[in-house]
Amino acid sequence: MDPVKQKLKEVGSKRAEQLKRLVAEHGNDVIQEVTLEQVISGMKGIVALLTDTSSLDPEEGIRFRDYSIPELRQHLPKLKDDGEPLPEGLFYLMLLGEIPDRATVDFISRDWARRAADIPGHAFDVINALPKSAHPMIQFNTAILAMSTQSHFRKAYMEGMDKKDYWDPMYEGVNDLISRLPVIAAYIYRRVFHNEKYIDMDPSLDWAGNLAHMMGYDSEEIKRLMRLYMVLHADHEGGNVSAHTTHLVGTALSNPYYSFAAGMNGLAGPLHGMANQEVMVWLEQLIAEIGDNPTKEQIREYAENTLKQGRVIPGYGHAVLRKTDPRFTEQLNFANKYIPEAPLIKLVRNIYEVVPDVLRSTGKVKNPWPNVDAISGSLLTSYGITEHPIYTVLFGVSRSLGVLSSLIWDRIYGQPLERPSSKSLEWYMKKVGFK
Ligand code: CMX
Repeated sequence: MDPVKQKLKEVGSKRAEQLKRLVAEHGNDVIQEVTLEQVISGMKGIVALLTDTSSLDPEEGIRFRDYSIPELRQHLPKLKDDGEPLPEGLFYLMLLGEIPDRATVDFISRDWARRAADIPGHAFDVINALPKSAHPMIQFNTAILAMSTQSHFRKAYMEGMDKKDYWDPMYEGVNDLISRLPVIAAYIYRRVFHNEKYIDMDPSLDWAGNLAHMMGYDSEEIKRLMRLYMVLHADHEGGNVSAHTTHLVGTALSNPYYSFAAGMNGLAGPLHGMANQEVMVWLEQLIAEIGDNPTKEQIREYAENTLKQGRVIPGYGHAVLRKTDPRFTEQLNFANKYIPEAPLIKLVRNIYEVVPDVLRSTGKVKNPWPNVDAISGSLLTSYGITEHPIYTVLFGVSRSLGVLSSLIWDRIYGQPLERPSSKSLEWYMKKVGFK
């Protein structure tokens, strides 16, 4: 058996047993009180999900299992000492809770390269049936759904598999799906932006390196950037829109393709993953109106105008974070190290000095600091990947690592159908004695 799957079987059965005992012994314990405002403001802060892959602290930012981003960059296996960690290693960490050795990461790379070779032809046919003008996220999600004809999970379910074994076909489907996403993403990119000049996968490359290669970028610099990008966007605990949606749809025992496509439809919203494209539109308009070297005062005025028009400043703010997103900081450090003079990076640095004040002065924005999307597009553009509509697809390829390793755990834990209660306005008014 695949050594990763073997290990997961051992770890999984122990933790599933622990969860069962926890609920049996403490199922009636109260863990939190909930206010009316929390419910009405998007359930912020309500603890309602079980997710092991990562956790988000408002002040510190994300930890994958127990590791902060700087710790990940130090401990996860890399191809070269001065390179970025391989996302395959992060997948293993999120799945199993420990740092893998290099041989295990190589096993995953080879396994994914093998699985990626078997994409059904109709996944490409449905992409080709769409106009090239269809947003890349439409093409991406359509192809993900189309690949579900190969779902191991659906087949096993139809054959009447015992529910304690659901995790097994889920594991197979998740690995198939993750392995194939770079091929699909690169196909869409070459179709829309490079005149259908497709580039074959190189099975000797790692997962992220292959994505860069198939997109047409073979320099070590861009492969390194792609590895960083794939690590940083992989997970953000369970409550964000893409993770929660993938989980929710999975609780109906929908296969991993259905579940992930649902999550990706959420990622395509401008307040979530599509913010990385929105930031570029916002920057381009700024440059068109003011020029490419605006003063801080001009940036302030431009940002204030955005607010006056009743719009958000993309790339700033967060539902949970209350400090600068460490994923922003990590990308800025990367840019400062390798491309400190890039004009867009200079602009990002200047905006960072001005926009938090502008947002603070509204008196209502809870977090005026930049999030991951405030810089990711500028970094990609500075390296020559200038086609903004592909950015959310790249985010989605990365996000698969976290939300799909969680989906395997959902089946290991036997998580039931998610079904919260909803109430009318009258019910809430009566509940709190509102007159
Ligand atoms: N620009 C302008 N107004 C903002 C703002 C921003 N960047 N961030 C928050 N606000 C506003 C909200 O729209 C809200 O206004 P109303 O009371 O008039 O409705 C008010 O401030 C309070 O919002 P909040 O509690 O601080 O933020 P939320 O948790 O509701 O929303 C988020 C979080 C990310 C949607 C919001 O900050 C936002 O719209 N940011 C811009 C879009 C963005 O960058 N999204 C990417 C997030 C990261 C990711 O998922 O990829």
